[in-house]
Amino acid sequence: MLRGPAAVWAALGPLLWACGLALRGGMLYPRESPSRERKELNGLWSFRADFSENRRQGFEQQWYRTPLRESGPTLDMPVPSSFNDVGQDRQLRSFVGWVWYEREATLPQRWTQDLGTRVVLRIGSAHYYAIVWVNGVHVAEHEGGHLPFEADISKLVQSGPLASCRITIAINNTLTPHTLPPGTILYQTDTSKYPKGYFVQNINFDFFNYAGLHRPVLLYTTPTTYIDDITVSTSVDQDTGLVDYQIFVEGGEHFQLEVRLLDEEGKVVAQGTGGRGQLQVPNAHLWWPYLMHEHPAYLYSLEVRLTAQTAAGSVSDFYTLPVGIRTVAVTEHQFLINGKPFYFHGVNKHEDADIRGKGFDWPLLVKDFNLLRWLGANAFRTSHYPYAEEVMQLCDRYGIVVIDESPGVGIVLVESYSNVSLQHHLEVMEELVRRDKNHPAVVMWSVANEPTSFLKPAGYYFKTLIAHTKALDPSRPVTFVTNSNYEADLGAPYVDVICVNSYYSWYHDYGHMEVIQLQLATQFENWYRTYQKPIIQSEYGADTIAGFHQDPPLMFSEEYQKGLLEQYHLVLDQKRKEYVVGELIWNFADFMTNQSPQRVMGNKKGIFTRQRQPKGAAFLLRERYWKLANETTYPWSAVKSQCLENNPFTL
Ligand code: BDP
Repeated sequence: MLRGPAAVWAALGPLLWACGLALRGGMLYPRESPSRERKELNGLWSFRADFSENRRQGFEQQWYRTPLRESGPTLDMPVPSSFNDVGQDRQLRSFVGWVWYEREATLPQRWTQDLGTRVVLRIGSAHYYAIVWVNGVHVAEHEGGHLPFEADISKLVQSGPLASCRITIAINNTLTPHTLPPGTILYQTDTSKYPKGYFVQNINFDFFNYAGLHRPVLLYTTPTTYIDDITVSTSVDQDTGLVDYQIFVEGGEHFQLEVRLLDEEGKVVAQGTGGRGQLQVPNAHLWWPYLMHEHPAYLYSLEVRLTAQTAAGSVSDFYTLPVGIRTVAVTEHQFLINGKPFYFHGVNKHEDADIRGKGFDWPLLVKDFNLLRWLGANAFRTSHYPYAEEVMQLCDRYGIVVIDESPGVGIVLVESYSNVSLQHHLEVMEELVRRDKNHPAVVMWSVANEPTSFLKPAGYYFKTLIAHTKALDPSRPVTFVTNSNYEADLGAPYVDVICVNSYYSWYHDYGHMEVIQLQLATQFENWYRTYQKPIIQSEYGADTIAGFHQDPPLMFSEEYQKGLLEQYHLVLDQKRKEYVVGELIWNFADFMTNQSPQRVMGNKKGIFTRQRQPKGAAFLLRERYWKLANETTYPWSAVKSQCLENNPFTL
């Protein structure tokens, strides 16, 4: 039985949303504006892993009190980056426990002297548990590695004649049955085999548990009375776009709000006043997915201006939010965007690359989006955790549709269905919805990947989790991704769309591609018969070592990967006429995993290598995706050819 706040949330969510209370405490992306400045703290930080036996020496000796170099030797560590792969130290690569990051930031004088300025420290992602001090004072703690958190540090930096501040962040990558993703620590006590105190981290997911400061760290300012959050949801009435907005203000009671909606030419198309309201846009340009329209991804700008009366006089705060007007709906056999059937033809990704691990990197990001567009992909799933905010922004701009997944991967143990775990999972969904609710590209939430959803406690767990997510955001469907083997799925009755992963002729019937069509057709028919919901083939694929060739095809060769995909496509082409609404290849690119005899330096199911070079399957999928795009472009007439002509990556 769910108790405490979680139960209250589950019951009151819809009501709270309607009253605008569900997601108090904003997480607006820090954008510059006439009232807001930002200062990036990316670059080299001082770093030390705490190799002491209990991993707690840093706390015992209070390493946050004085500059880190004074308590022992430090390394230079780039931010953003995982710490694992930048060095030559095998022990640091697989380190489990607390690591310490530190850097000094020089602050503009105005930030420290103008008491009307609020200074905020924002950490894009720190995997997994983070504690933050500024000048030795504890300012924040956060659990979970893929979502941002922040601390108001104004008082600290404005309390004396300081020109700089010292930021210390301790991060622990240990996973337990109650973290997301879960893990366990295995202590080896047989001293004839292992040294004293020996332990390893065990996980039940298939990617390397990279750790560190993975995303940008920055300082930004707002006035002391400020726009804390904006929630936008859109609908369409004939040709008129409707933009419902709600604005949350913190730090003051006396203020006015003005909003203006601008089109891409900068023309004001609607305006309003007050903290909530509806803007009406006649002849609205809708936000369409890539390849579905001749002008996909149309974005308006919602300019919000706050004017507040404070003791020091009148102050203003400005924030501009990109807004895409679009609708999403699900029927028994279709996924509709703007009322038209949408077929997901895309990929599953990972945040993963050589050296930087899960560290955010602009060149990599732009390369990935260029590859997605080259491929003719219109969608991806953020397997298996929320991706960087900058990724979501590019999806909005390019029209790449997103299934936005929580870090609920590897939930296999019964302990991981306890109330402690459920409570944390509910909080993570809240943080995720709060961060990504305004992205038109996000069309569905995925609360988990391949949990052992046939275990008894899974029924209650997913019922609660999915109801809570729907309460937080009634405007989007919710799913979780299951495995074709889990037919007695206790969570599936609660999802809007069935997402199912299968690996026919890979994890069983090795080499026998001839069984794929029958097994896949049976999978679809069984799941549809049981649930009557649209189905997405959310994973399928084969490990392939780039450059391995074998004909007739053998496992791990490029020919086998292509042959396996082709067998899937034959069935998908039949079933997409009925109720299958998408196909997402596993995986976009090769990625790093834990070491094991099943993995040859990582998972090799990418259609691109880890260095983003195509395997043969990439060309096969490209041909297919452009063909699919050609069939589903809306409106059907002249647009298709324009779509192809406008493609910067000419076929
Ligand atoms: C799927 C998992 C995915 C794995 C994949 C594989 O969802 O995380 O990487 O199997 O084994 O079941 O390649």
